[in-house]
Amino acid sequence: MRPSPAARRATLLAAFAAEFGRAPSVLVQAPGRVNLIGEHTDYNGLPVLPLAIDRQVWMAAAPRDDATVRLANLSSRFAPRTYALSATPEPFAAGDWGNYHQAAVVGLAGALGVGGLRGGDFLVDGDVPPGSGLSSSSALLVASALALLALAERRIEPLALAELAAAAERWVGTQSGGMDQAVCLLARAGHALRIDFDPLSAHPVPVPPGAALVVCHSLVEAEKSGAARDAYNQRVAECRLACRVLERLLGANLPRRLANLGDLARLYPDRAAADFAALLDNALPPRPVTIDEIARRVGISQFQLAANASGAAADATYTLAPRVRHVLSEAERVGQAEAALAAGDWARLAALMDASHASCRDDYEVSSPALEELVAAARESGALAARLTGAGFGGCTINLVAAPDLALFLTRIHRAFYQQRPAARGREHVFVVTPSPGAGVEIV
Ligand code: ADP
Ligand code: NG1
Repeated sequence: MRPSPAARRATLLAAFAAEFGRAPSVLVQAPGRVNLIGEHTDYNGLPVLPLAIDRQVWMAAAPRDDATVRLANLSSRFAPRTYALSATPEPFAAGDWGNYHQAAVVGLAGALGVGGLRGGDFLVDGDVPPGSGLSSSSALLVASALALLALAERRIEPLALAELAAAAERWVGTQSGGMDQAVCLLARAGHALRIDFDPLSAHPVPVPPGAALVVCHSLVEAEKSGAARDAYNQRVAECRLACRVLERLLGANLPRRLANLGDLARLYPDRAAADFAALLDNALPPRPVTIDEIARRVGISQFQLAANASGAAADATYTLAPRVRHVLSEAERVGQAEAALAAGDWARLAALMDASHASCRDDYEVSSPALEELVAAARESGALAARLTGAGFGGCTINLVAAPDLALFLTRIHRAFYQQRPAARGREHVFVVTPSPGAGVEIV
């Protein structure tokens, strides 16, 4: 049984008093999210359709009179951390949870000056499973930013804060987009959020009754600031390289340089994703290629290309055409899925979600054996649709289940996937989620 919000609040207040010997002055909650569709489109400037879930990071905080930050956590997985407020803090080890708090400081210091912030004591609790594609990292970063702002008695309006938080999260080393921070701050109860980028905007889409949204964990974590970081950043690099090559191939037809793949959709609204993938297919061999080979085949300077490849090794190889096919076709599916959701057309939404999963698996190559087994098990268990959600490489799936079939689905997926896996014992891995509001601050 999950504790009620009131019980969580009481636990956090009591634990803060025990840890720091005083009461907090601020309580913050920031939700995780599940992405219905629109995977790996955000950093390409293309839309996404996530919703905030009823799982959060909570943070209690009190100001200090010095510039010290003390971080404590109710989970023994995250050891206490202390650091000094600075616009350029010394990061903890890669993947350390303290880095997300520091990233919030770096972002806010850029906007307000570090003198506009106050040191403080912070205590964290949370039930968003980390490294699972439900954006626990952004929930932690957004909670940190809101707590720091409240302690400093400053305010940044949510849209601007979402942009600031997205840029700040890159400080931990992942070249991520802006979906997670935006939905965490701007979500509305009962709604999914269609988010567009460049400029950032968010449009709530009501989630009608009739189907349950079920998140299933593959039992494999994929930490984007740890083991999965290089694979994630490699996809970002491939998209940037594809822009450089397409600029060359489109030549005089192109009115301006491409800021990202989203520019293709904006400049050529009537051209299909497959057209651009075909251009790349014709120019490059049907296998991963080095920067050197791309440069020779397309006639671009190697140095110009290398600047787009996030410092990868010279012998690293890149796949371009399938990545472009995924990103541009996924963006089209987001628009269609938004319309299907608004119309309560679950069959259409399910078909789009399944197509998204196939594209993530085959063209973007971000699925994994465990995710594939879980998706197959979910379909056998009666889900209307099942797809990986978030970055992939492990983590969770989002499953659409017709409301009357929910109880049977839960029994079947347990038998089909979890029952025979020792790693599943004693933990909750299946969550029926409800579209929840965005982050909130309470002054106590
Ligand atoms: P995701 O955002 O998909 O959950 P990431 O790998 O991007 O995965 O972020 C996971 C990291 O976020 C963890 O390794 C940890 O550093 C941090 N984190 C998440 N939840 C918490 C929490 N409750 N307390 C402390 N740190 C957390
Ligand atoms: P997850 O897997 O929840 O960390 C990541 C990125 C998003 C987006 C998705 C893929 C971070 C913080 N977030 O989400 O920006 O690119 O992958 O759609 O890395």
